[in-house]
This record gives sequence, C-alpha cells and structure tokens, in this order.
Amino acid sequence: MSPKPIRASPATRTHLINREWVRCWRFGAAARREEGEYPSYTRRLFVFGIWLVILAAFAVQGCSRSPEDEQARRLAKRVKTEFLHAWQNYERYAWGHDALRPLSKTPHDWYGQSLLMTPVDALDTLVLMNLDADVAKTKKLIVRDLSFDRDIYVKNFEITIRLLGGLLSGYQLTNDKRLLQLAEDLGDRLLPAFNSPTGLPYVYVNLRTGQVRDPVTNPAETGTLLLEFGTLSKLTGRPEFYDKAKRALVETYRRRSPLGLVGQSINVETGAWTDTDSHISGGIDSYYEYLWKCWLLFGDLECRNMWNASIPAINKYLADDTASELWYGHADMQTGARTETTYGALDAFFPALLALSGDLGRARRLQASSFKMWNLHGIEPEILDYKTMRVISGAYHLRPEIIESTYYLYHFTGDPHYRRMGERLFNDFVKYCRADAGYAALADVVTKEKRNEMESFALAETFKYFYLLFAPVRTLDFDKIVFNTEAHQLKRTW
Ligand code: DMJ
Repeated sequence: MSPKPIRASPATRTHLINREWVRCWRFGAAARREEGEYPSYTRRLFVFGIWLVILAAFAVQGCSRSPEDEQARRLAKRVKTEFLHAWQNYERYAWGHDALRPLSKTPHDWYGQSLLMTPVDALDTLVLMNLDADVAKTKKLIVRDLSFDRDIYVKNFEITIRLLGGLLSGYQLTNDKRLLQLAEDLGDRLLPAFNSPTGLPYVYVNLRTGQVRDPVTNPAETGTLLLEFGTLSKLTGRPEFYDKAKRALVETYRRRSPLGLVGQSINVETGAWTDTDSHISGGIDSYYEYLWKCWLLFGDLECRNMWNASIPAINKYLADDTASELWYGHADMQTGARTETTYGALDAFFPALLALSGDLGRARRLQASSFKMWNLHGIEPEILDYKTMRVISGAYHLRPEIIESTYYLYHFTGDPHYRRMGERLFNDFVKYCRADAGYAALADVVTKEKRNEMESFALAETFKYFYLLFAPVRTLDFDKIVFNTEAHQLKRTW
C-alpha cells in the first residue's frame, strides 16, 4: 500500500548494536581460550584493555549523530520555541477565545461567542511536543467551557475538521472520555446538516435548533467529513455518523462528469453543479484527500475504488506537464478544456497525497514546483499563474500545505534534500511572519505587509508539520495513524 521509509528503524539500530556486543564477547572468549585456564595477570590486563577500547569505540559510534541529525534536532527545538511564542501569546491575549489577532493583540470569535477553536485545534500539537502542563491546562479549559448548546449557525465543514477532528484526536491521545462526549454531542448537533434531498450537507447548521442554510456548496465541504464522522461512529458504536458522511462523499462522486472530474460548486437540493471549473485547489482539494485516506483508516473498499477512478482524470486533465516542470491547473469538468493555469498555497497539499498513495515520481516533481512558487518571493502566494509566474492573489495565511508535503516526502524517501527544503521554509516563515505577539499572516507576499490574523490551523498544522519534519522518527508512529485534513492524527483502534 504505502511505501516504507528507507531508514534504519530504532529497532534495527538496537539489533546492530547488540550484534556488535555479541561479537565483542566472542572475541574475549577466544582470547581467554588461547591463554589457557589460568592466564597471567599481564595477559588478563591486555585482554581487558582490548575490551575497553572496543567498547569505547562502539559507545562513541552508537552515541554520535550525523551532522544532519544534529541539525534536525536543533531545528525541532527551534520549531518548538516558535510554536510556544505563538501559543503563549494566544494564552496572554486571547485565552478562552477562538483565535488571537496578533497585531492588535486582541481576541477574535468566529460566531460572536467562542467555540475554543485554537485550544481544540492545538491540543494534539501540545501532546506531540510533550508540553504536559499546557496539555493539562488546555484540556481543563475545554472540558469546563466548551459547550455546543448555542443558537448559532456554524460552518459544518470547518467545525468538523477543526473541532470534531481535534476532540477525537485529543481523546485518542489522552484517553479523557470527556473529550469523546463533547465530540459526540457536537456530532449529534451537526447531523441535521445532512438532511437535504440529496444527502449532501448544507453549508451552515444551527447548533441548537438544527436549522440549516446555504444550499450551494463544494466537494471539499461535502466530501471532507468521513474521517471525523467515521471515527466518531467507530468510537461510539453509532453507525449513523459513518453512514451520513459516507453518503455525502458517494453522492459527490456519483455526480462526477463522464471525464471523471468534479466541479467547483454544487447545489445540495437539486444535486446540480453550479460551477463546472475543476481543480485540486480550495473547494475541491480535501475531497480527493479523503477518498484515499478513508480507505487507509477504515479499509473502506468503496473509497479506494472511488480514488482509483478519480486519480487518472486528475493526472490527465488537471496536470500540466510543461517541459521539465509539473503543475496542476484548472479545467472544465465536462470538456476537459484548460480554464486557468493557476496553482497556489492550497494546491501544495497534493504532493503529500501523491506520496501517500504511492506516486513518488509525481510527488517529487510537484513539490519542486511548489518550492519554486515559494522561492519567487521568499514565501508562497495564495494563487500564482505558473505560466507567467505572476502572483494572482498575494496573501499568505500561514498555510501548512507545502510543509505537510515536505514532511511526507521526507518520510517516504528519507532524502535529506527535504529537510533542507524544510529548513529554508521555516527560516522564511519565521523571518516574515513572526510578530511581537505570535505569528501573523501576510497581506501581500511581495511587500511582506502583515495581516492581523493567526488562524488556528497555524498551531494545529503548520507548526506540527515543521516539528515532525525535524523531530526524531519515533515522535510519531506514522503507519498507525491517518491525519485528517487539519492534521489531527486519527488512530484505528477498531
Ligand atoms: C485547513 O483548515 C485545512 O488544511 C483545509 O483542508 C484547507 N485549509 C486550511 C489550511 O490551509
């Protein structure tokens, strides 16, 4: 299924060291035999000396790290320090609110009242970085203050990937049942979103009344729900969560064009496409991600089949194989005709998905293009025309996708090139986005003017992927988890 990293695992390393010990022991035994039953004192000393030299050599060899590992260790430490700079400023100026506005040093709540977006999103990063006191404090806040009994319309997609995903991974990592109870309560309140004639979810649902609104949505919002709802199902034993989200994914897929592509907008009441532009960018991106990942997490064969039927169309109509470069642009889902030659910060997730699904060749080439996009202005724009290399939309929202792909590529290839790439990304990220109070998005990557925004995904994803890229491999058992699209690690325990 997924290729294995080309590196000696800690177990292999331990085995090699043990083997050397056994060899040493044999060498000593042979020497003892030569000496006869009662070796002289000098001979004994000589053998003991050899033993010591050999042991010292192995100790030095066993403990020494390569310069590459040393540098990675230093970088992981720096990432943690910078994460804490973002987190502690959230604590100082926005504790208990959804997010920090880093320039004005004021809190921000998405819907006028807090759903603790940043604490829930950041919880598993805190766990991963072993920040135990912060984990305890954050969990206490969540359990005490988070209530979904609120008369507000929330975005089903965002709340699912950030809050439902964060609560579920938080529960799996800490074993605190109260997080699962919160997740189940949230899941129940989101379920009415699926009550449309097609089974595709409305964009907004009222958490208290279950009323819904906004029928025009997109494949990312209809198809990026199954990892979270499915996990909730498995952990609570209630199949309705899995079934509703699975149906939404299948109903999206069923409406693909004869070419095998999906469009940009769809009406959940009529099931008709309202915009036939097709791409892998925002609005569609994570729909594809979940086709493959739901196969990985649940072993759902139908998901694998849907992925297998979709990826050839993406590579045929959206890929733009220009001379030595690979990009993915836009095309009309019905005709396959090229509509735009644009690619951006959100598209940069695709190398990770290609790598995860086994296509390392395309993954490497597309990652090189993403890096070229980043280097154009020292930080990536939201949208770039890759034919003219002109920036179409110049904001940088502290997005994680390019880092996520760098991490996946390093994981699957073990190629130090990707750690060096990550180091460059991190240095630029710190240089341009660090603010007095946390990290700030950029309004324009050309002028580097900052913007008063620190999205919760910066703490859930951006810093997490940077950290994982440089941290020792043992930090996370990659093969046992699947990241949701907000980088919340979900574990198959069923
Ligand atoms: C996150 O909320 C998720 O990664 C989503 O899939 C895309 N957008 C942001 C990060 O850029």
